[in-house]
Amino acid sequence: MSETQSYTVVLEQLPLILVKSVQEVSVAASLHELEQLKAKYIGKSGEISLIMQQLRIVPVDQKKEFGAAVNKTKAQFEEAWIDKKDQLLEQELSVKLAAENIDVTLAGRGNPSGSLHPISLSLQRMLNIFKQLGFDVADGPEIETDYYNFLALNFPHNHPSRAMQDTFYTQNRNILRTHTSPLQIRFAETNQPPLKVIAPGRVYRIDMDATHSPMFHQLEGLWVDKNISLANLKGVLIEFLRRFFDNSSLQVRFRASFFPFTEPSAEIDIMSEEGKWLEVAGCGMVHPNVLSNMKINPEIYSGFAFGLGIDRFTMLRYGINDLRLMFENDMDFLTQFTGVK
Ligand code: 2U9
Repeated sequence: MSETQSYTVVLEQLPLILVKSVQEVSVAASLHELEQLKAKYIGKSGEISLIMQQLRIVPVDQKKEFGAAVNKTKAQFEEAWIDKKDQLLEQELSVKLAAENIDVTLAGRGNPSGSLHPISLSLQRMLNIFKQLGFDVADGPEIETDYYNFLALNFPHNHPSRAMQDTFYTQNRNILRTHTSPLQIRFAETNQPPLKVIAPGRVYRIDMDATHSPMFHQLEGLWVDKNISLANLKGVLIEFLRRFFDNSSLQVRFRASFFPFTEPSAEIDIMSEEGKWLEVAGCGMVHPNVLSNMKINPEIYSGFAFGLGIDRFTMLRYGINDLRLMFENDMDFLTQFTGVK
């Protein structure tokens, strides 16, 4: 085949290559496939590029026409290629947008919030009521000395609650406080009468059954001033009980009792909805020995004190029938108190 014949044959291939390449471009399914077609046709050894290399053997007077024909084919391929690339990019974008599309009409995922433990709920109620009645709030250590837990409170040395089987002792004879009274002894060291303070907190006693836990929560109160009487005691405590149980006609009775730290002493009962008297707290006029221990002159000042179990109040207020429920951290139990007051 003469050189003239060979480049003429080559030129005749151009329309076929164009049809084939444009067809392949039109069905390319991805940008990656499209890039491969670019290499296949106009890359360094692509089919159209190889034809252009034949230019060397084309006679001088026909180089221009040959070159123009190949360039036209290359340009047509590139045009089809760029159109296809735009189309694929657009497709890719719309797939991406569809995937990222946010349906603003969908319902929210919700915003779950925790809830306070029922003991915290009733402590908050108690604090609110006593703050409204003008009481301060005392805080202090859970590990105490014998002085603050027993001696200052007029417990005799041989009192049974001092025994090892009733009270938790540390190895160096300190005490896990058995009531929150030590807080009030400490409060009196840094405050002068009138003292009007409540003392909430954890307390510990060696006792464990369906109605007793070795750790439980107490709230005690103390009001010391000139002329404080049993009338003040009854007024404050009846008001507190009626507000706490949301019952302005709650029946309350005071029953004579005995504690080392108060004289006279009483236990406080409330009337249940079933018409039964329930014991809920203890109280009394602060014993003169305890006032003296607080460096308060019992000839000038008098005071009343009371104590109650927060856990028991919580059970009564929220209808909880087993003390142990409050210390098991069961989610089905706890989540029932979401939004409760
Ligand atoms: C000082 C002086 C006196 C606190 C008081 C009670 C009566 C009482 C019990 C109730 C149920 C303990 O949780 S319980 O088992 N408490 O009956 N507590 S008077 O008397 C005080 C406190 C501090 C300086």
